[in-house]
Amino acid sequence: MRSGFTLLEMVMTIALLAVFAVKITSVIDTTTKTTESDIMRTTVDAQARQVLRQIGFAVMGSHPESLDPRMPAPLNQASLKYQVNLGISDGKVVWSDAEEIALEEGRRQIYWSDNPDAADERRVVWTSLVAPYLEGEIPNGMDDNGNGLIDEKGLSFTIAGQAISMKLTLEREREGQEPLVTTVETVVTCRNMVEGWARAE
Ligand SMILES: [Ca+2]
Ligand SMILES: [Ca+2]
Repeated sequence: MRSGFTLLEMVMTIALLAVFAVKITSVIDTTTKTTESDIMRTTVDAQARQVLRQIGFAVMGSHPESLDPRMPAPLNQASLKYQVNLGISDGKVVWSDAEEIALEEGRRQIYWSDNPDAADERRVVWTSLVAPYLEGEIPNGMDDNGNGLIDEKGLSFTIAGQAISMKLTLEREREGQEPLVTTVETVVTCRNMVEGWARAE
């Protein structure tokens, strides 16, 4: 006849419970980390798409001859100046002041600027997560990621006629893990081949 647990049984039960508790905690930890990581990835992905869309909308209304610089592939550029069509006044097209979208490499930022280099320049930062080089690219004089461009930066424009190709890699550091990297690209066509384009003073 037995009543209750022996000391040995009690010790074993407590030990087993402890093991379960540790396992459950580690499962919860992993789940939390995965969720945080997923949220971060979604945020970086969304920001990359948003910034690319903003750049696309900004340059879409420009005149192709206003694009500066214009380097043929495989050369490419991490900045672009342009002027957009603001509308018609007295039968003439009114062109905007020069605007610029550029990568500020030291700060990993893309900024939009109105009147670049002028005393009254205005700047707005669109993202601060730009990778130094496009995904898969390292500075070695070669095209490491096979996209036809050599040593392209985290923001890269290529211009061919009216088409502006743009590529963007965002990179977010993570503690104790590989950084999160997202690359997006698109091509937009300048829609303002109208006569009477004049460079801003
Ligand atoms: Ca490349
Ligand atoms: Ca390279």
